[in-house]
Amino acid sequence: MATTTTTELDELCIATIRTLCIDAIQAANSGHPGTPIGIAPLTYLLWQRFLRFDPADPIWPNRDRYVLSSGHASALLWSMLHLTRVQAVDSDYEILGRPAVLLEDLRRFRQLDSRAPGHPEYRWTSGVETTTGPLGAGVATSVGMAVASRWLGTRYNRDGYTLFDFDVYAQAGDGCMMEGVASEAASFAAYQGLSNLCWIYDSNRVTIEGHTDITFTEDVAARFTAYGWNVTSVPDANDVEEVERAFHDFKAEHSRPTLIVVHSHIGYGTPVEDSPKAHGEPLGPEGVKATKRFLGWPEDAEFLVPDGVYEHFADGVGARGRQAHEAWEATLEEYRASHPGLAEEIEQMQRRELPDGWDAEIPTFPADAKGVATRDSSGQVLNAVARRVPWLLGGAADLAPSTKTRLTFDGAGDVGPDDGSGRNFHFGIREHAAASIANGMAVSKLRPFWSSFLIFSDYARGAIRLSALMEIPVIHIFSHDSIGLGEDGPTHQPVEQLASLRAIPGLLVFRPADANEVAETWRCVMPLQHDPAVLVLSRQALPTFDRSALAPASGVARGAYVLADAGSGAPDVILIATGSEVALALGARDQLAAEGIMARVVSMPCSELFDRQPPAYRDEVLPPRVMARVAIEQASTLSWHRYVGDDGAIVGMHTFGASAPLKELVTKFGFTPDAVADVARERLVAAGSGREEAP
Ligand SMILES: Cc1ncc(C[n+]2csc(CCOP(=O)(O)OP(=O)(O)O)c2C)c(N)n1
Ligand SMILES: [Mg+2]
Repeated sequence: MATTTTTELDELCIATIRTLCIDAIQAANSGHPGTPIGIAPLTYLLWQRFLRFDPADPIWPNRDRYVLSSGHASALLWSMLHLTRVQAVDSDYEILGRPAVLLEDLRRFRQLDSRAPGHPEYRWTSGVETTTGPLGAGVATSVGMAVASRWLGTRYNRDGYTLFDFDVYAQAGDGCMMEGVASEAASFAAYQGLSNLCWIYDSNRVTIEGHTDITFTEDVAARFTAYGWNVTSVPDANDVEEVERAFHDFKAEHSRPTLIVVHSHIGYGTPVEDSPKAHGEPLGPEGVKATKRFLGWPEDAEFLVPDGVYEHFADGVGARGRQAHEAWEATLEEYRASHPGLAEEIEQMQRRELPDGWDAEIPTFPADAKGVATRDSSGQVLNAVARRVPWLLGGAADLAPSTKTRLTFDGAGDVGPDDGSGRNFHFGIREHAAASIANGMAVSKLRPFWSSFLIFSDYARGAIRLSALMEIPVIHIFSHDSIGLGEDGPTHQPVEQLASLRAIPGLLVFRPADANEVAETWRCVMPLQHDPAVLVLSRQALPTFDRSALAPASGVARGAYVLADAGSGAPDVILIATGSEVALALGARDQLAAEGIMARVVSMPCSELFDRQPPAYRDEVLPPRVMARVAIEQASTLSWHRYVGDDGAIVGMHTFGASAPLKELVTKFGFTPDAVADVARERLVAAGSGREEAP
């Protein structure tokens, strides 16, 4: 193992990183100065000597990934992106010819529109591999990236052609090591034998409330050894030879992920070294000066990048990355000639496009009064699509037999430590990690799905939210979508989950009503390039509607559509429903029709898509003059007021459910055609009681 010592130039670069962070945080008058100062040497070393990363093309597919899981230390990442002159890329994957982070952005750290925001944000600043800030999220997501590297290598590498073998580094602190999601993900990574994954644990033994001995005294190294990780430690973060040795240990490991425990001093060299005060507050003008003196820096210089620093980065990480990238392009060029089909897949995937004919096998379901559970029809459609889209892959958090997300066609085996060629993952009972890993796969350009019961979306909510914030097309699949699941009772019956998922900006929540709406849902979801989707599916059978008498299911694409109209004239009342309650609305409509009341049934599988339609379409579906409206959904009523208005009614859940057979539950909670028809009549009476009189 060749270990080189640091030169004066290396030391100058490390001091530049530290002082840029100090100045940025001081200018913002907010941020966490201690952490970047403490871990700057190892970040420097990792980038400069190990990371295969081409700053000129930060989306080169086989780049090593660097994840700053300690997102509060973002100034460190901004400094690295600036000093290595990483180039900006737009959402069409075009390189823009300007740096991703200017010195000006660092001066405007944490200010509106600066490319150096408070925490690393994917899609906002090129070079950020994933959004971090919620502790634990970065390390968990890094596992998905490592999975992707191995899966891509298994599928696309051929004799003489190594296209995918990237490594994934994630830098984390005490906070990440405390979070449950990190443990879930670490356990999964160990099982999968992800030797391309390296977590660097900055053990400074300080968090916000104080020293970690107030609450966190376990032996983290022993814990990771027990998971099955390769664990090594570095006694002093400033000992660059030791840090380098640890990275060589990682590179030499071929069957296990590696944890490097680095003992460091938060706020190294500042007046608040080793103290929780190194958190949250800038050092203040005097603290800044004292620290600069300690670092041998001109104490009045601000945002100083001394001569030779940019060049040194360009000669290190820059030159190494460019060479590796050029060699990769040359390999791809030859590969394209010898394996054109596979090369085309790689290109489509990188642009988030779909292969021609991806939807050719999606079935149409014949009308059937008994019907099929939407989890079952979804499982069929998923398989039909996945056969045609090789990089659509995923798994369940131990519930595939219930969520029906297993891929069952030839070649769709399990992805495990010894065979990475399959398409099915067993995420284990680790929902938060499963969703985080899916995020990591999605930022690596795979098309991941994962599944569980809707109730357990709560466990994964942090990662679902991040998929929306990052605008990445993860498919979150949840079955057992309501009290309709029956006997398992209130612990398993979701009530508030639909409303809370709909509250996440940019997340498309689909609750299809029958098998053909399921098929249309998949048709909408697969082409999404920048939106995550949630599929909410029933455990119980739902009738497959006779579309010859009703509107076609293609209306799903508009979020809501008139499924059954009230006859030729204007409707007296509108019944709006989703999922299993659409059939119920149709039943109530029949009852009302027998009394001469004209009811329109609107199926609204995705309110977010409906909200994106032009006003004319929305008014056509929900005519403003028809104020007698009833929304029906076996869930919290919270999100429905804007569709039914003040004069409308909502048949929903106001309490937790109960453990009983479905039949008894629907009566108890008012989800019968009789009860819905009653509410509709009441609304009509109210609407007829003067408010709607013509002048
Ligand atoms: C899930 C989550 N909880 C709380 C926070 C708020 N927070 C930001 S930094 C921090 C302390 C982090 O300590 P550590 O990871 O040891 O980093 P260091 O103090 O060493 O920089 C906390 C609690 C957060 N960002 N994410
Ligand atoms: Mg700490």
